[in-house]
Amino acid sequence: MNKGTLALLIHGGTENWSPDRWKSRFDDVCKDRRVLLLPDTAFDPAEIHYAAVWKPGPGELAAFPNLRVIFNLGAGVDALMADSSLPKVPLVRVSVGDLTGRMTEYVVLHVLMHHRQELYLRASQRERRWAPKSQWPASALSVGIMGLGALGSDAADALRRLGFRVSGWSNSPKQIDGIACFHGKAQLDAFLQQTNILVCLLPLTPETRHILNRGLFSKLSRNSPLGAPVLINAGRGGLQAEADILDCLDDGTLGAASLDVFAIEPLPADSRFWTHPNVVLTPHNAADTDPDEISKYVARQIERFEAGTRLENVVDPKRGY
Ligand code: NDP
Ligand code: OXD
Repeated sequence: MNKGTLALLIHGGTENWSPDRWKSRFDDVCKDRRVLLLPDTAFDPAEIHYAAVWKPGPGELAAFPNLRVIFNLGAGVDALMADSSLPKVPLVRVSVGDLTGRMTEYVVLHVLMHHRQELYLRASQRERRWAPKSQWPASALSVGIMGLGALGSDAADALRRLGFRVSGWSNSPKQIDGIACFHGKAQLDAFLQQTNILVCLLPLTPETRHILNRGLFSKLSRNSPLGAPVLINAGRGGLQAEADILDCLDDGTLGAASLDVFAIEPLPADSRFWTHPNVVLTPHNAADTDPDEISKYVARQIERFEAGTRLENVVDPKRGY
């Protein structure tokens, strides 16, 4: 049987998104299928049945008349949702243990960094100052996670096991052992009012754009040994009102922030985020999608699809995630 061709459209720009690296992994796992790394010189757009993509240009996917499934090579699909010409075929996103584990590492690392006063201790080291401050237990802090999906629920469980008081906020009601679950707009304020460290793992949709703003920060709890609340955002830059974050850090509404994602990436060299003393910045690498794991995941899904089995992790276009 002639297996449909898989096209790779990868426009990441960073080391993890090296198109050649992804091509060699897909060649390994799609042995009897043609895999094209676009732009490729000789191919017929009609032969493309599957596309595996990262940040394709608007309209690029509309050029394939026989496309059957689009595989986004990451978890967040906001860039694809913004393409009004996106073909109306199933869109599958990444949701695998490897990615989830990486994000949980990032969240635990940054929650612990603020809880254990690392910004203060590193500044003390630079100044050769031996001046420990008293350290409170994890149970003194309440960590609130916005987004209790694949990533948020795993991070919540890891933090709970470390002894933090953990809560989460999602669209629909949830029940997770040991986690105080809030949902919907009506319960957002109650969730914020008991949160000392706010972790954001929401998808970027029209509903969530700029949700991380001054109004929201001012509702967070200041009732903890940290004093001012802390923001950790590894969802998407579009979730944050960036001027508000800087102003709130300056006036003490927020005590500190760990930010992995930004409205403009790469972050412009003149951004104040680079040098703000209370910002811990990472270059959108909280949880890389691993070419070994994800090429296998996509190849397995294509096999399932061709065997007539249901695709996994299909995006709901109405919700946008
Ligand atoms: P999921 O779709 O599994 O979970 C999304 C969660 O957000 C769900 O709990 C959902 O609620 C909740 N949610 C969505 N919209 C709203 C809303 N309007 N109000 C309240 N809750 C809402 O996604 P993942 O956990 O897999 O990934 C989350 C995001 O993390 C991705 O979309 C991506 O942007 C980001 N990401 C960032 C990476 C990085 O390296 N920085 C790496 C990977 C992902 P419900 O459960 O009720 O549907
Ligand atoms: C993702 C990402 O969405 O890496 O997977 O940001």
